[in-house]
This record gives sequence, structure tokens and C-alpha cells, in this order.
Amino acid sequence: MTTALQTSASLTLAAEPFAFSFEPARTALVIIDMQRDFIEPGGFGQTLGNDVSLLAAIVPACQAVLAAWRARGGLVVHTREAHRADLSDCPPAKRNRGNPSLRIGDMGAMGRILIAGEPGNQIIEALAPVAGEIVIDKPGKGAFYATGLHELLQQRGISHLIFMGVTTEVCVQTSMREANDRGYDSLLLTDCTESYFPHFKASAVAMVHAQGGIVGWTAGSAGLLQVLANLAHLPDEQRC
Ligand code: TIU
Repeated sequence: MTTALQTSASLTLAAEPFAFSFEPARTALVIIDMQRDFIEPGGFGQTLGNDVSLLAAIVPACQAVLAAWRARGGLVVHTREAHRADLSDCPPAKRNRGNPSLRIGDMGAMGRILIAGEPGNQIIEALAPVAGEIVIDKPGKGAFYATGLHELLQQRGISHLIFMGVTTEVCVQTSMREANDRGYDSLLLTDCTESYFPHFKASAVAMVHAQGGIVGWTAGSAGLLQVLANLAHLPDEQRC
């Protein structure tokens, strides 16, 4: 049975640096950049010289959380790092940085690299958005920069964010820091995020919850799945 996350009850799960509590109806699941450009060979991630196979490992854990969140009727936000076809939203500094084998906008194995609408820019099939979910194309690393995300979340009364996606220390951490400065309480699911550099992932996770949660909270997805499963067993009057 689908249960809308209308409960005003607060759910709590174990996390670092301390327990994370959230009202499901005021919480969005934010999935950062699970797009072919980063996860499959021939996309942006590989043009930067990375081994993209590392990132695919988190897909099953992300699927499990997404399925549980959807089953409870929770708000889902997907982001894609995506530029306009004319590159008018891609600063030359970003395009010219480093020595990638292909630059943003060049033709690659999955269409033009990091360009909206190209095959490589689509979210992977396993996590594809469904009707009613928010999809944000973002020209920067952060989900809030030059997007309407903050306004969309405010319109829906969202105060808490649960993050998954890639890469931990680049687009995920940047988005969490942007969220923090805008007043959101954020949780990062550690088995649902990955980096091309395992030690960067470990450091980024530590940076989020250090100093009393200077950016937010971190936890494995099992605790979240457990509280969502418990929610399904609440009597109706406590759900709504
Ligand atoms: N290169 C890298 O680690 N990440 C990005 O360029 N974008 C995101 O993290 N999505």
C-alpha cells in the first residue's frame, strides 16, 4: 500500500555525529547526478581520466532507498550536471580547465559531453525519474547554483534533505554545503554515494559530520530503510 509521507511525526535514526530526526512530509530525497556521463564509460567522468566502474557499485543501494521513499510517497529530486547546447551557461574556465580527452560540448561515445538532452546526460535507467519527481539541470557542481531548487523546496515546505549520488567530494558535498547555508538539515547516505577516489569519499564524509555536524549528518542507508519500514506499520491515525 502506498502511504503518503504526510505524517507530522518526527522519525529518528542513528547517524554521525548524533541522531538525525526528520519529518517525512518536510523532507526530500535528493539524488545528485546519477547520470550516464559519470557512471558509464565514454562520458564526462572518463574524459577526466577516471575509472568510472567504481561508481556503479552504489546503484543497488540507491535503488533500495529510492523504492522505499517512493513507496511512502516522499518527494524526490534528481539532478543532472548539464549545460545548454550553445554552452552559454558553461564558463570558459570550466570548459578549458585541465587536459581532458574531450571537453564539455565535444562529441563523445554517448553524444555531446555534459549537454542537456544528450544520451550521456540521462539519468541511468535503474534510477530514472518517474512522473511527479523534480528533475534539476544544473550548470555548476552545486544543486542550488543557477537553478530554482531552493524556491521549489520552499514552496513545498521542505526543511530536511537526504542526499545520495556522485561524486561525494564534488557535486554531493558542494550541494550539501549550499543546502546548509540555505538553512536545510541534511543527511548523507554513505553507502549511496561514491567518488572516483575512495580516500576523497572518506574525507568528504568525515568533513560533513565533523565539528558537531558542521555541514550535516552521515549514516548508512539501513537505518533509513528501517524507520521507513516502521512507518508503514504505524496505525493510520499516526501517519496523517
Ligand atoms: N569530477 C567529479 O568528481 N565530479 C564532477 O565533475 N561532477 C559531479 O560530481 N557530479
